[in-house]
Amino acid sequence: MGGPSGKNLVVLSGAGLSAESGVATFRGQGGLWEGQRIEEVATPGAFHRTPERVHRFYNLRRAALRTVQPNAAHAALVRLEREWPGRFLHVTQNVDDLNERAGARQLVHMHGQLLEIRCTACDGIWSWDRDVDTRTPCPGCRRAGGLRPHIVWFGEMPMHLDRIMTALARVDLFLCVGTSGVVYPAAGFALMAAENGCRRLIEVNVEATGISGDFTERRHGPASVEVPRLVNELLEQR
Ligand code: BV8
Repeated sequence: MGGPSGKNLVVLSGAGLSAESGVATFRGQGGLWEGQRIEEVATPGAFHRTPERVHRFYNLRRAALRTVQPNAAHAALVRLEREWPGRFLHVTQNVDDLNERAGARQLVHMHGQLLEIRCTACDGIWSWDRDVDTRTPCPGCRRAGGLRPHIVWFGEMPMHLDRIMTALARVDLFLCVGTSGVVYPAAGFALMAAENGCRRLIEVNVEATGISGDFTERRHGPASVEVPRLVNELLEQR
């Protein structure tokens, strides 16, 4: 079962991992954008009806990445990845690049990334750190009007599900950091891990969530404090 230590580890993270870096969460008190909930802006319908408004939503968040830094929780998860003797995968719902900037490698963005755009005309995917709008020409096919954030909107298929399902099929330790457990299929991953025989599931959050009952342990506190503490424990116990 699993890697050399017989222990496969999967981390699922959400906006609470990046909150202390200054990246706004979605459903906290400030969780609205221009008075709208994310469920109303991050949808194909919103993009079709008001593309410039949805581009603005992502342009502002992409530009804000230059003003934030990884926090101690991002660094602790990278240390865990490097020192964990078994298999390790970090599945993030976040679209920021803070995990990469902290040194993460075994990482998948199941909801896409702010720093990538996709052309709906030629299906090209491009690294992109500037603004984009309906007039921006595609770096590949040069056509304008077809570029969109390479982001998974509501109603769209999350990315890397095959790799995620494979990891969840044989997981011995499941950590969940900073997610409200509202959005599926991510919110169902803890239950899936438990159904596949995972016996240790730990939730790190500042408060209880709707999925807290899916975990065998809960650590209540800010990620920048609780994640380094938990990583120290796990690496001492390995
Ligand atoms: C899909 C875009 C089919 C990127 C996002 C009815 C019932 C059930 C499900 C559905 C339903 N109707 C529709 C659905 C499906 C829908 C869904 O779940 N809707 C919800 C609203 C009910 N899901 C989808 O459409 C998904 N696709 O289902 O396709 C399918 C299904 C299965 C298999 C294959 C195909 C697509 C979902 C992706 C949508 N895109 N974002 C972007 O713009 O960012 S989701 C959006 O919410 C974010 O990306 C984020 O990833 C996600 C979850 O939010 P969180 O990360 O949890 O953040 P949140 O603010 O909510 O919570 C922060 C937490 O941190 C809190 O708990 C807080 O206490 C904690 N915290 C705060 N500070 C700290 C902290 N913790 C620790 N330390 C701190 N300092």
